[in-house]
Amino acid sequence: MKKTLPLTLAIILSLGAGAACADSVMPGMDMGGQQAKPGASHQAVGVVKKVDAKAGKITLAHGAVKSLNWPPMTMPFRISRGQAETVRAGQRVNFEFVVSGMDATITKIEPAH
Ligand SMILES: [Cu+2]
Repeated sequence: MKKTLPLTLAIILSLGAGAACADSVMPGMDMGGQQAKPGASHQAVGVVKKVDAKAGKITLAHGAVKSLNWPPMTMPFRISRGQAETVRAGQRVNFEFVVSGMDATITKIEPAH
């Protein structure tokens, strides 16, 4: 008993870890999509953390995205320069985006009230 318990625990722990990984193959955010139609756009609210209009990048701390099964997180999005120039760091925003492979691209963004 004393000897088998740690082994059992180790197995349970490794199984648990494996399941968690499969669930959250997040980084870069290519994970989501199982339930998302390709090309579908998704809506979320967030706070602008960083904008680089020239580079076409914006970092948003966004809330959960139900249509993708994404939990709230902070992540980078691609954004057109024109759109990037309409928002600034610290602002709350409503936005829409599409996901393609590793990239999430903003299609619409506006200050939230
Ligand atoms: Cu995200």
